[in-house]
Amino acid sequence: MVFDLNMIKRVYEMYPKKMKKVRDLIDTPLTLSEKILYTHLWDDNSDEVFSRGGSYVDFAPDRVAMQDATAQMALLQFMQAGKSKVAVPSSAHADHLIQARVGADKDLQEAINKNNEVFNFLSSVCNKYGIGFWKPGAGIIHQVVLENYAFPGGMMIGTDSHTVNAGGLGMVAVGVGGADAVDVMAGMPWELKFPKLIGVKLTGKLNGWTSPKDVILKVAGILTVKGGTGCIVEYFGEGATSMSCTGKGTICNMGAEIGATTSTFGYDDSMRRYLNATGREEVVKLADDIAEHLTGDPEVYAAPEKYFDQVIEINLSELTPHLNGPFTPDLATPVAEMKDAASKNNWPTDIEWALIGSCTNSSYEDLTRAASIVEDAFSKGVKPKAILGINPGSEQVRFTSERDGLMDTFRKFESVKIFTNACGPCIGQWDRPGADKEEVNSIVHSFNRNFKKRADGNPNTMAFVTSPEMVAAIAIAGKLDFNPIEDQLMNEDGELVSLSEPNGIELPNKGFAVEDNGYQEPAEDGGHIEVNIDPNSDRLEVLTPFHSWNGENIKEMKLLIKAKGKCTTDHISMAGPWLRYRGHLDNISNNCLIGAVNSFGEKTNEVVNQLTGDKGEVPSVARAYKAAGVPTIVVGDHNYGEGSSREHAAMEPRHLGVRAVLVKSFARIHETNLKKQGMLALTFNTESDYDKILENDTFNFIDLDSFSPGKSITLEIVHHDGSNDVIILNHTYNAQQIEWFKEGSALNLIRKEINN
Ligand code: MIC
Ligand code: SF4
Repeated sequence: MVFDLNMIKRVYEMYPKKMKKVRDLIDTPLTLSEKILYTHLWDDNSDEVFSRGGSYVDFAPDRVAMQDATAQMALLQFMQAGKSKVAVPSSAHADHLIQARVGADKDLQEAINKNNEVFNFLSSVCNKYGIGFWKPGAGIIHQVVLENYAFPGGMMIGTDSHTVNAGGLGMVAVGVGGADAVDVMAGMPWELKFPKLIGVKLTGKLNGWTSPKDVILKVAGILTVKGGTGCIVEYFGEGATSMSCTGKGTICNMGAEIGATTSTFGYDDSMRRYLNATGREEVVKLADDIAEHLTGDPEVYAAPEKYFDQVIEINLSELTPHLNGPFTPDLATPVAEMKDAASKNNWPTDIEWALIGSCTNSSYEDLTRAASIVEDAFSKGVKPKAILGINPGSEQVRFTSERDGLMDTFRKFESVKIFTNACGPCIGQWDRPGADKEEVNSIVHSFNRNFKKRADGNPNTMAFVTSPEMVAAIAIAGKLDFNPIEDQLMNEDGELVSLSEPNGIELPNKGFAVEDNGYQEPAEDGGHIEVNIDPNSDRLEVLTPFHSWNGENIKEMKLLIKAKGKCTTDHISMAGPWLRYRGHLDNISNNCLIGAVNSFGEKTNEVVNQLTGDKGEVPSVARAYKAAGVPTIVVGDHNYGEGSSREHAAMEPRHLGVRAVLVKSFARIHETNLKKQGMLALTFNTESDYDKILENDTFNFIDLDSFSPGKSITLEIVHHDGSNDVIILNHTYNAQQIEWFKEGSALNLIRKEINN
């Protein structure tokens, strides 16, 4: 069955007409990104040519995807919007709340028992409002979306930063906060700054140990964690068409790690093959009819520097496997340089755990490539040194892999652990034995993120991101610096052997199969369905609207924390054990900024309470200010809020009385989340003004009462000794976004509009 085929038909029927209009408007060859953006404008009658990186544009996405850890907050907000049904096809996926401990069977049942209340809530809200629900064990959101919902040339938003994975099937798919999803599900436009465009030309062909993962690990090394901010990355060239669709998904997926709005590829044979293999022959037929619109114009790909804002060229024939890390996904080391890099940086080289999985790399092809390494080592009498953990991406992938003997191959190694089809260790849902000892150690995994504490909660675990086949090889060697291209291993007979190159199967020869895909179809009419939230629950809480702004300059704000260095959403609102409270704003606020390094004293979760002079934990100090009616401000460094789409990172400080977040620069999703929740998201006009901020400072806005688009804001900093500094702050609020601030949140504004 093809989900929402009528919607796809409608989108494709409109394409030629809409494209004609775009061509009349823009007289140059077009990239794929522009085609998708211009055919998805909210206002069909618009004849504006937008400025890349300048114009705010209203779009009409075709669908919405949510995962359990963010859907709770998104749907709690949606319930307040007063609609009876979602306006566009939407789905929710239970994947983040499942812990990896002993193995799939036990772990899944335990997760269901533990999270029963939340899963029931999600299941009934989805049922009521017409949202497809994928039950626990069905798989990771982005694999399930790729297998069932993504379609070339479509536009999707999702409440998860790796929504971008669907670019592997030629979509413009963008990660957003829950409040953005609420807009679209409530039938309103979705606003995005028109992106700049980065073209990546892939020449040559992947070979040997090199995989799609290495393309994005290389790109991350070039562009860094903020190099893609505000941009769509469009891949093209012979190297692009020659790789599989799920491989393209891997590349797009990790575009989130360079801050890119999204990444995409033009419609090609690999997509046809994947759509056919996943039962969507009808989509192929429809797409083939308008194929010319589903990829960039040939002139663009022939002379990319004329049409993209930046162009990168990578020769896949020369690319080698990479390992990126630790602690940041852009620290790229080619495998041949790992020995030197590890010894120079004191990275532990003994590997105890190696993990394959996550939305990035858990496809059938990924598993076959990793399994071929395991099979080869087994047949040569080599035993693995490390434990190899595997999370398949979806039930369909797991079922098919089991049928085809891949799981048996993995199980030839006694130390292999097959975990649930879920995020698991990728989001700290990993009960790793001994992690509480906080020993310095290295792990390798095929995930996308490797921020501190992310996988096992141990701040001293150094995680290196690499391809599934490299993970398998390193698990076998037990050494981070093992280079399978050159190094040999000792087998049980004392002989030195080399591992053969990985051998993958793009799509299962016998086709995909699944017994129970874990899907729950929503009720046709959900009017009668009750959604109950226990007022005594510690996991779910009905939201109370944030206060509106009184129109005056906010004065006498105290510094809550001046964060130093990297401050990702994992630092602002940690995941792992805290995922438990994702539906309860007050409870989850107890993790607010506990991972951020205080620039005074360089400790985490220790700040001064200026009211008492004592030191305390960030959430409790914030609560003390709030109780005393004292507003606060958070100060941060570059790329503040990098990583996840979780709007908790914006809602928690808001809930705890923070009024403004002032940083050197923001990550895109987080900046929008702050705006949506009625916060002031501000940047230093002069970066070095960051240094003027001292621990016991008090802040007064001078001209916030004339807050308007394009106009900077003046802030007075009063130091403890009575001296003061006056600094200039910038912002990117447009008129509509200023209304969100005025009303207290975007949701308050929606409610007001619906009630009027
Ligand atoms: C992540 O990979 O960090 C997450 C967990 O999937 C998040 C969403 C969340 O915090 O729930 C993301 O990437 O947006
Ligand atoms: Fe899940 Fe990890 Fe993917 Fe986030 S990055 S959706 S936690 S698998």
